[in-house]
Amino acid sequence: MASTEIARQAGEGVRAVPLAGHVGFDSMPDQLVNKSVNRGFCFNILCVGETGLGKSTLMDTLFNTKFEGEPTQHNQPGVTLKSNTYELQESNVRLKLTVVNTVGFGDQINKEDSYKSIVEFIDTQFEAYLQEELKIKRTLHSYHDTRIHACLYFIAPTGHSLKSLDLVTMKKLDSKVNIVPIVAKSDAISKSELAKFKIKITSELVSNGVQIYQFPTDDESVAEINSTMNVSHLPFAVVGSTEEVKIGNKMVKARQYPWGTVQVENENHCDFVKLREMLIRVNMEDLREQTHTRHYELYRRCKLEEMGFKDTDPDSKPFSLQETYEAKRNEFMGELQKKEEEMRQMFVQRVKEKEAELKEAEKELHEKFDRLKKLHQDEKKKLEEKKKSLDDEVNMFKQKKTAAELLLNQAQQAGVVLSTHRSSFHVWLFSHGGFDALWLHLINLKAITKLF
Ligand SMILES: Nc1nc2c(ncn2[C@@H]2O[C@H](COP(=O)(O)OP(=O)(O)O)[C@@H](O)[C@H]2O)c(=O)[nH]1
Ligand SMILES: [Mg+2]
Repeated sequence: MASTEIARQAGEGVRAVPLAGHVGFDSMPDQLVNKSVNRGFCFNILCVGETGLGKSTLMDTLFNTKFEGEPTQHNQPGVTLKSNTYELQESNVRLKLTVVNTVGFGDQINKEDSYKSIVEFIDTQFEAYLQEELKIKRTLHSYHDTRIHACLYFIAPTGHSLKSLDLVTMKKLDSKVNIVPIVAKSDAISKSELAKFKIKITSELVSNGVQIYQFPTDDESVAEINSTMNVSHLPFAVVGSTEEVKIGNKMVKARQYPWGTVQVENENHCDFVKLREMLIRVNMEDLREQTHTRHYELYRRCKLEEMGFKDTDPDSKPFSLQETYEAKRNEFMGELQKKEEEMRQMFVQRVKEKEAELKEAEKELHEKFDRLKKLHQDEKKKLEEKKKSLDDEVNMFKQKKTAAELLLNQAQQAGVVLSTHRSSFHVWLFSHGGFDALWLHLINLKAITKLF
């Protein structure tokens, strides 16, 4: 018989068969309890609220311990999330508790992006879980699940209305996490103002479409208390303190003022006990379940759809993972080829452009070379002409020099004759053509002496 037929039979006509004696499967719940207790539990709380609203104090009060951490200043440049994990034990039940605090929330002048780091943090935890789920070798039983199970949203006790930062942030978070709104430091607001404030907050949340966590009413044992809380007590008005004060003969957590004492666990003073009951004792498991089945499921669905996975094809026929994978692979290969072709085209285009650029540059160089060559030739020609004229001048000079030397010699000779034959000067004069010739010799002699 085909497996689908078996499934149909089991689903449609399940017969109740009486047992003749004890079989033992009535211990299943005990087995589950034992297994869970051995494994331990994990719970992750995110505290969102402005610095100084008492987030750290409330966590200490809630879990009756002192978690580490220094008070933060109001000068943070942005919102960061600080996560600390602790191992707690109550009776024989171990709880791995992670407290995540928003540091610097509401401290910036521009608060527009304050919600972003919170959304990112929540998504990162979902993504880590999804990646673990998608692994071939999964270790989900030992995996430290860091998904946020409850988000305590701290509202300032202004008595007015919600700040836009609160509304925007809660709106961005409501599809990702179970929001439990609380009025922080509720000892700072009077009883009648608090009642009005609670109504105002609820109506503002409704009118802005903010979905806060509703305590489940499907389990009969807790339906009544949960629906009362949903209708009449949300948002819880809390007071936190780790200081112990003696009231009667009991030590209780309280805040002392000059006019009196606020007892944290006194239901007439604040809703701290209600919060603790609802959050930890009654609905912790539902918060964990809602996180997995509602918020994580939504994240997973969107993420897988984004990745191209789908359950049915366009004709509403079942579409297997294998088919999705192959369709996605083909699509990817097609895109890859297209990109490759585009890159090739781009490369060819670039090479062509570069080639044209180089040709242009080569042409310019040739032109420059020709221009320089011509310039050089002109210069050479001019120099040659100059050289020629200089050579001519040198030759001329040499001729003149030779003539001058000749004249000088003649003049010297004439001088010697003059001195040796001074007595017969007149005789010489007559014999050499008279005073005119002598005068000429002397003028030439003078010109030569000037030349040198
Ligand atoms: N009046 C009042 N003060 C509180 C309350 N809870 C905490 N505080 C005080 O507020 C200050 C800041 O508290 P803290 O827990 O460090 O705030 P956080 O910055 O939100 O973590 C401390 O001085 C606390 O003692 C409260 O419920 N009422
Ligand atoms: Mg703090």
